[in-house]
Amino acid sequence: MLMLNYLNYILIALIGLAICEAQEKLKEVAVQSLDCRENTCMNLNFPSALEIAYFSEKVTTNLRGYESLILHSSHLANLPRKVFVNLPQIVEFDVLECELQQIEKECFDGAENLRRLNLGGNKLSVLNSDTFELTTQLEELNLSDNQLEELPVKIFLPLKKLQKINLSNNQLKSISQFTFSQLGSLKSINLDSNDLKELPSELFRDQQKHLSELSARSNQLEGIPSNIFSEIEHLFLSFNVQLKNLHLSSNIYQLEATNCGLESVKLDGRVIGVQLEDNLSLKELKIFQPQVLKQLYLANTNLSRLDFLSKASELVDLDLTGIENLSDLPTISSAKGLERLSFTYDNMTSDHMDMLPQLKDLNYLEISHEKGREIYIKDLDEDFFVDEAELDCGQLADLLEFVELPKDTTILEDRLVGDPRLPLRCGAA
Ligand SMILES: *[C@@H]1O[C@H](CO)[C@@H](O)[C@H](O)[C@H]1NC(C)=O
Ligand SMILES: *[C@@H]1O[C@H](CO)[C@@H](O)[C@H](O)[C@H]1NC(C)=O
Ligand SMILES: *[C@@H]1O[C@H](CO)[C@@H](O)[C@H](O)[C@H]1NC(C)=O
Ligand SMILES: *[C@@H]1O[C@H](CO)[C@@H](O)[C@H](O)[C@H]1NC(C)=O
Ligand SMILES: *[C@@H]1O[C@H](CO)[C@@H](O)[C@H](O)[C@H]1NC(C)=O
Ligand SMILES: CC(=O)N[C@H]1CO[C@H](CO)[C@@H](O)[C@@H]1O
Repeated sequence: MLMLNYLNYILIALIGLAICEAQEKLKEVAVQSLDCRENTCMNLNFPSALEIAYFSEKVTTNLRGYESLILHSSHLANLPRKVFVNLPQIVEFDVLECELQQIEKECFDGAENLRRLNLGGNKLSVLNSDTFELTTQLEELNLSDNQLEELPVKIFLPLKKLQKINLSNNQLKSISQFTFSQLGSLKSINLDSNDLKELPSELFRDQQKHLSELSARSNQLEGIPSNIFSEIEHLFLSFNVQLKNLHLSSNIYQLEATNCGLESVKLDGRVIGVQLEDNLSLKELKIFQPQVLKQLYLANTNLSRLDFLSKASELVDLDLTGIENLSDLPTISSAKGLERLSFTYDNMTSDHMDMLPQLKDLNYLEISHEKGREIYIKDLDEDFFVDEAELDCGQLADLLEFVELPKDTTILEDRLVGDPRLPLRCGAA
């Protein structure tokens, strides 16, 4: 009995030692020479996680004149030491395709001018809490395409000047409400292609004033707290198939939530552009301030009434294609400046067609029906249909601006019978 306890003690002590050793004693290996073309250096080969390369004064001589340094196509298990001690002028540091696994904070000794750090496309899975303690001047951080599953709560805290962060294509399952705390300059956050189920309602508490872009496409989001921001320019939430209800009270310049499982969307604030197409279960849409709405894309949804559109006087662009259960084309005659309109025509949606000629600015009209699709483009002489104008594909692209031509579409100019010109084919790849 006594013996057994004794053995256990020894065993525990040994495990403790082994861990300390792995963390503290990385073997420093000098980089003998650098294979660089201008400021891009390749073929650094330090694949062992127990070794750490370091840059000497001599080896960096030819890099003194550059403000950016790119390490490329290398194998660096650890980020090299003394890069910035020798090259303190560096503003941008890119470590691309280097199979990077670990970063110790000392690597950033001397990084006083470092403003952009790109570690995208490596093998980072764990970062220490203090990783960025010495990169206090950073404005842009790219950690995209790594294997991060979680982030230490305070990891970004020293980055008071950070404006853009890219965490896309990782395996983040959750994010703490404090992750972006005190980052008062942060404007753009990319969380695309992770495994996030929720965003804490306090997540952007310190970015309320000027968050301009949040992208969280292709996650597992089940909801978004309605008051998560008061104002945002671009909000991208597409491909969150678990997202059934979306109720936001913020002012939003552009909302994109296509290909989700949306059933109900309620937008209380001022919203200018709304893209909700390809949500086959979407049957409720409430926009409480339709008078400021400019762009609305609702193709392939299950909506049946869009009464609020009668007040959408600023509307420029409206896509109602493939809304099978829409009882009629909604009244949009107050939208005097409507430029683009797409809808599906069947026997039900005919009553309100009369209003079309009143829409004097309409220059793109797309009507889908059982047999195919017709596109009418106003010519430069302001006739409603394309007349004899010699349109070419370049001009078309200018006119259509945001509309991508379906690949199977042939554009027919409205011409006299017997006109020998062939139909125009644009957009086909
Ligand atoms: C961030 O890294 C990814 C992956 O390497 C890359 O595709 C992307 O262009 C980078 N973004 C910026 C702004 O450098
Ligand atoms: C973030 O990285 C992804 C790909 O890895 C890239 O497509 C995207 O443009 C980047 N976004 C920003 C804002 O850098
Ligand atoms: C569309 O709505 C109708 C009822 O309004 C419902 O019966 C149908 O299942 C819905 N379709 C989808 C794909 O959710
Ligand atoms: C339209 O409504 C009917 C019955 O209300 C439903 O069966 C059908 O699935 C709906 N169409 C779509 C595209 O959901
Ligand atoms: C439209 O009307 C035609 C004849 O008036 C009819 O044959 C056709 O089935 C109707 N289509 C629909 C979708 O109701
Ligand atoms: C959950 C759900 O109904 N999602 C649908 C949203 O719309 C897209 C495209 O129309 C469908 O593919 C999804 O299944």
